[in-house]
Amino acid sequence: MKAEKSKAVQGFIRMCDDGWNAGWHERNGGNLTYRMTAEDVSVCRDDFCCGGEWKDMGVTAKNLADEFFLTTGSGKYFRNVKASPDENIGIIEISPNAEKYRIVWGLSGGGMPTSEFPSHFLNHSARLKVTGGNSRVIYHAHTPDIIALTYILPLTDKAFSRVLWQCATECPVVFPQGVGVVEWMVPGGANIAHASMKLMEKYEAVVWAHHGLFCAGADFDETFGLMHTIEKAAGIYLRILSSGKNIKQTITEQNLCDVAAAFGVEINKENLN
Ligand code: 2HA
Ligand code: ZN
Repeated sequence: MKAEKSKAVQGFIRMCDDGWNAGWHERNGGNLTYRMTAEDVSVCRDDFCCGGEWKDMGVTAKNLADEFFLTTGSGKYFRNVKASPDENIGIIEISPNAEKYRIVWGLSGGGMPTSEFPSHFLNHSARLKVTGGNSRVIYHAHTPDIIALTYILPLTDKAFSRVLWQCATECPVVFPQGVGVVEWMVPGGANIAHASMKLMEKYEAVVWAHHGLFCAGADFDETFGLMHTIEKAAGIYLRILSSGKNIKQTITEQNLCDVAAAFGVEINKENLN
C-alpha cells in the first residue's frame, strides 16, 4: 500500500490539519510524532526506501530501539501537510542501538525530522515506560493562552495544575495528574529534552514557559483532545482575569476530589493544598 493512504498516515495528516486550523501552528511552529505499531509498519513497508544514511540523534533511549516513527519535518509548516504530505512529514526508523535514525519514507527533497525530535524521543521513551507501551503520540503546539499564562503564574506544576483544573469541571477528569512546567530553556536540544522527559514520567502534559505545550497520549484523538482541553481551560482563566471582576466562587479542592472520585480517576494530591 502507498504509505500515504494508510490509516496511521491519514490520522497523522488530519491531526496536523486540525492543529493548523486551531491556530496553534504559526509559520513552522509545533511538531508531531507517532510511534507506529507493527501493523502500521507492515502496511507501509512496501513503500519504504532503504539505504538512507543513519544519523545521530544526540539522545538515546534503549526502549525505542528499532521503532518506527511518523514525524513532522524540521522547518516545515503544519499548514502544508495536507496538501503535500510527502514533503512535510516522514517515517523514520531508529537504529538497533537507539542512537541513530534514518528516513525510510517522506521528507522528500532533503527534509529532516522535527528540530524537537530529541524531546519527542525522550518523551516517548518515558511515556512508553509508564504506560506499558500504550502511549504512542507526542504533540507540541504553540497554544497562545497557555503561553500567556506563563507570564503571570508562578512556573510551578502546582500553580498551573490548580488553575487549569479549576477552569472547567472536566479538567481534573481529563488530566488528573495535572501538568508539569519547564522553565524557559533554549528549544531544540538535549537539555530541554531531558528536562521534559523527567516531567513526562509523571505527567501527560508539560508546559514550556513562554513557548508552548507538549502532550502525550495513546492515539491522535486523545492527544489532540488533551491539548485542546488544556488550552481551552487557559483561555477561560484569561477571560476571567480580563473581565476585571473578582472571582466570587470557584471549583473547590473538595469539588475536584469529588468529581475525580465520581469518574473513577485519582487526582494528584501533590498539586492540591
Ligand atoms: O519550530 O515549535 O519548538 C518548531 C518548534 C520548535
Ligand atoms: Zn515550539
